[in-house]
Amino acid sequence: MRFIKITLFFILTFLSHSLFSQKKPNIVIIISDDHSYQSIGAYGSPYGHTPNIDRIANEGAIFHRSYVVNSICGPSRAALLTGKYSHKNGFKDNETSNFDHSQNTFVKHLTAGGYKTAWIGKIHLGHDLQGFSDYDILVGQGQYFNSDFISPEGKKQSFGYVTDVITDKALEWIKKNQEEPFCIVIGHKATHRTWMADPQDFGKNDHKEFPLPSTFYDDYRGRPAAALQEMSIDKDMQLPYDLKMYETLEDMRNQHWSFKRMTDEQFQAYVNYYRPIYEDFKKQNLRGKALAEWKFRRYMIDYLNTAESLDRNIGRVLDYLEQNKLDDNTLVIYLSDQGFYMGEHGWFDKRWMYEESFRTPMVAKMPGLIKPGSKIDGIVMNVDIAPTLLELAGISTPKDMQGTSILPLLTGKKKSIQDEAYYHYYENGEHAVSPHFGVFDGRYKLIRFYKRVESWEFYDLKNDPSEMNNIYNDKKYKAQINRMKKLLQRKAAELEDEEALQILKQ
Ligand code: SGN
Ligand code: CA
Repeated sequence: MRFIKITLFFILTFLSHSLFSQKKPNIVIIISDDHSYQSIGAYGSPYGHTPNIDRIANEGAIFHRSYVVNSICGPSRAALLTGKYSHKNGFKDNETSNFDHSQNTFVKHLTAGGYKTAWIGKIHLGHDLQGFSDYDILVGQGQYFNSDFISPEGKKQSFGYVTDVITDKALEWIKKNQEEPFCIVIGHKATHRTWMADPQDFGKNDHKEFPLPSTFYDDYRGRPAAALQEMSIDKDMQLPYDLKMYETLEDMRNQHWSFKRMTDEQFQAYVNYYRPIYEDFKKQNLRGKALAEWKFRRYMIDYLNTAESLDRNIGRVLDYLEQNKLDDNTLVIYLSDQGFYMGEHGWFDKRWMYEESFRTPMVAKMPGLIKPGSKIDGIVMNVDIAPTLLELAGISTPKDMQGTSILPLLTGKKKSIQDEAYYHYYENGEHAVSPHFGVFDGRYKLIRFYKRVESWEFYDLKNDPSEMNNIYNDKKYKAQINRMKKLLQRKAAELEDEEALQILKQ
């Protein structure tokens, strides 16, 4: 009798446990850094090789209008965590802001709701995390090779290539926590500047043709803020620092912190790959447009070779979930912290409210929730992710979160949850992009630049998808511009963006 009772107890415990964990879906968010949709196969890239990101899109959904509220690393991750715009979560820029970890985050609420939670890899919001069961994060921006990590136990260097190391740590964590409902954010350093590939990926993209973007030789006419920027491949991208073209091996080893911390073997792999490229480059003695186009081509190759490891490591996570039968009950979201320029307007970097940096790639899958092959065209913001995850977990959303759950888009119940995207970029430093804010309604975009440049811009993306013609002074659009100005005023008021409201009063 006692034996039967004990057996029954175990069976019931097991059943209730598995029912419970079936109800609470796991969440895996993989967030890369500066990965452009232009270089992702699922977005139609002619040169991107991203079979595993494409796999998420094919088995789930691809978002064609996912935007960030502030196109730069720390502020983007702050918006993701808090579900709030930068002026409300306080992390407006990388250069002067400190993230207040005591505020509400979706992770805090998941942890309180019984989830095991972790952030592994790049977070770029300081090192004193709160509300996570565990963390093991890169120190600041981190390093591509042999990076330092900080966990509650302190700082420790981890040898190896950073994208592999982060994935190893993430899989180890999942393995330890997969019996409970879990949520892990895997934050990658790739594909951030200075695009340092895993040596095994050298050569993988070197044979490809990269058509020069039609806007590569943009003269920025009618766009004074764009004319002032310092992110031009031609003028600002550095041959040694960015493209690894050093005159001597001593310079290469000593002038760049990335090379300084490599082991001899890692450094030798870089020497073996880059020296012949340098020798050939020297021989050609390029000038003017030929030099600019050579830089563009090398930039594309370095960037795409770095992205190879990112995609491969995303595949490792997907494989692990499948092999351990976790995939049916796990929402996987892949996104970047913002978009990035692949030579459009002649640029690298991000920051602008123009499409390439405002939009971020995003794909998601969860069998049973998202129909395979879903294409989502509704406007989605990165602040919408926090309330979505809480709704999915059956946890109520705190009132201060400003985003809207996109669950109805994921399940296909709705085609759209909002009609406009509001944006505000604050940093006024590196790359010399003037602060600006604006609103986009899916067709028209109104932007107000301030501080560095005082100006307005207005675009009709239907007729001008590359945003080359600022038609703010075009009388034909007067009615549209007035409508969008009212919309901007309304959005700034709704979201309580006092700084923007002050500027709009002037
Ligand atoms: C560094 C980079 C910049 C980049 C910022 C922000 N310079 O400062 O090119 O825009 O990060 O990037 S570097 O010489 O240090 O690489 S973010 O992704 O963290 O927002
Ligand atoms: Ca970034």
